[in-house]
Amino acid sequence: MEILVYGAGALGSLVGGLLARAHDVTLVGRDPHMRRIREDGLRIDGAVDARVRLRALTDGTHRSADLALVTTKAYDTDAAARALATGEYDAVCSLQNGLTEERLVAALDATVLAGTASYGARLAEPGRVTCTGIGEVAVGSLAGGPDPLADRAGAAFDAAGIDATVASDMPRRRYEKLAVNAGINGPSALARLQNGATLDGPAGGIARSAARETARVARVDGVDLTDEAAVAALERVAADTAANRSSMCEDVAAGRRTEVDAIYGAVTDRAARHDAAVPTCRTLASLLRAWERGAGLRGE
Ligand code: KPL
Repeated sequence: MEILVYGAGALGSLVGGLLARAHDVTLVGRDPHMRRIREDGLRIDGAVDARVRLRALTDGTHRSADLALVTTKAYDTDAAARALATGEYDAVCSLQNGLTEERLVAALDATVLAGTASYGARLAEPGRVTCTGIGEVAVGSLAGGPDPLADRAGAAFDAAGIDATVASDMPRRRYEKLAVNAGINGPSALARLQNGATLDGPAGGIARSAARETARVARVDGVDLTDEAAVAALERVAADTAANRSSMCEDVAAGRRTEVDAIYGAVTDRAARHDAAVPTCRTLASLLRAWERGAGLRGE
């Protein structure tokens, strides 16, 4: 299968590299990472040990493939969508944090699938990605129910040795993932904690409250996610990735912009539409935005 992976951060590089074991993969990212991959191939270490060859490009416009995976930071979704709109794809699937799929739908003619990925990954240096935890991928129709293009994407992941579930309940899974991100990412970034420690002590109360608020927003949005299921998912992911740092914790530690708008903004905006109270997510959003302003990363 021909697969384009748009976004060569840690997760995109890892997923692209794993898929390249069975497919014709094009990875779109930035130099010097792309240059090093062109010269020496992509090295994967950690829980997986491989060196793979794939096409590494810095320009992702005017391409075509059976499947495009979007793996950019959520705030780069519109740029990714503009580039993908110049190409031809049977299906486009987001593996990003936040509820980004609607923005892809607005910009693209291709079928947009929803996806989640729970692999742990860290970019060690240009040309090398470390797999910090074997996870799984879920892919399915954005509206829920069956979709032959999701079946095809699931089979492509499986063929490359990536454990993939073709899910008919992606609306619930997307909100469950958002609840996990709302629970772990903000508290871990603000208190500089590893994922496991984020659920201990005072940070743990804040994390569970943020997950419950996200479940409340899911329900007013017509998605059946209980508080208990959201907290159970949060506790499972924190335990499975206990020694990892969340992407937001890495971003804050490196002085980079965070995905505060895609995660907490998604919760608070939807809550506002339905008059639902989400005080913890509002507070986390305010603190993270204040940090970004102080670091000169945001204007308003
Ligand atoms: O998706 C993640 C992230 O770091 O952004 C979690 C689920 C928190 C795993 O680290």
